[in-house]
Amino acid sequence: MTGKRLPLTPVVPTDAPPSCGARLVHDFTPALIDVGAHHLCPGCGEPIAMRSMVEQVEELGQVDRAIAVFGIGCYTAYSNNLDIEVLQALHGRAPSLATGVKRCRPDTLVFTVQGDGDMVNEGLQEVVHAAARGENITCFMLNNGVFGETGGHLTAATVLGQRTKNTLGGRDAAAHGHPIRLADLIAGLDGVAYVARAAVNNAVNITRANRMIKDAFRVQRAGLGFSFVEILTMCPTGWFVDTTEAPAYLDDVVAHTHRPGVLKDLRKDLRKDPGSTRGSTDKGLPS
Ligand SMILES: Cc1ncc(C[n+]2csc(CCOP(=O)(O)OP(=O)(O)O)c2C)c(N)n1
Ligand code: SF4
Ligand SMILES: [Mg+2]
Repeated sequence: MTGKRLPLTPVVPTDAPPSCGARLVHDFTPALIDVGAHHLCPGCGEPIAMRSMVEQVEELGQVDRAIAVFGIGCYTAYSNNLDIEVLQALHGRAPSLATGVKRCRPDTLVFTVQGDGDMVNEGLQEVVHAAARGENITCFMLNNGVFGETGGHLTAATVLGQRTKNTLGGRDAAAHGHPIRLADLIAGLDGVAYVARAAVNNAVNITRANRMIKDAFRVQRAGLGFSFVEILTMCPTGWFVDTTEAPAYLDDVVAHTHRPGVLKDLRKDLRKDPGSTRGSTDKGLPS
């Protein structure tokens, strides 16, 4: 664009007290979140991740087939807010419950919503075995590197140097061990069709996260096997950082260890080797 730049006038002036009370200008709540209000902290990344998931369900036309299985964590607040079927699992056990649902109702789109504490600490064997069995379900892990709901102490995914409530000097390998990079571990298992790691700390990363979540669902709909998306989310409360600094903290501290990207996509292998018998491709290979 050429010519003079327009002066940047804030929509709401911030240099003086407001002249009237707050009012709703437009409701951007996705159709599948039927109660938009929540009590998660300002700046939390989990509502953004939840929004991405339900938007992909809707865009793929899977609303009537979708069944979400929730683990336990701050995100569990959303189990009451969604306009799709929801089941509540015991801490860490969502992949087993999802396995049962999918085997009984193969026509459904089944996905778990779990945190790093829920999935990597409390229920690591559940997700590893579901992946190795090649269960045709999708598991989502919201990784904020802390047990957010119970106060912000370290999890098995917390990165070295990260400060948490019980590692105030930062996670130290000698004292606390090394972080488990779950997406990398899962990608190494046979039976797994799709693995990606996303982040929701800026608009570009949210767009990529949307694509990864959609691809994971497409892989499930094509019957190709286990799909997994880890989503890095901000937890300013557990990280002891200012709300506005949390997106940069995710880039500077968390994403160096948990690197975003697609780690495995069986659809590419099948395109190279169309004769492969892996997966039920009778619905066609998804794009
Ligand atoms: C069997 C069992 N152990 C412990 C708890 C307590 N608990 C509830 S939420 C939670 C932390 C979950 O952390 P995470 O899955 O990372 O979710 P976040 O709160 O960070 O979103 C724990 C330990 C529980 N509810 N059940
Ligand atoms: S404690 Fe962390 S994960 Fe939980 S609602 Fe607050 S910011 Fe989100
Ligand atoms: Mg967590």
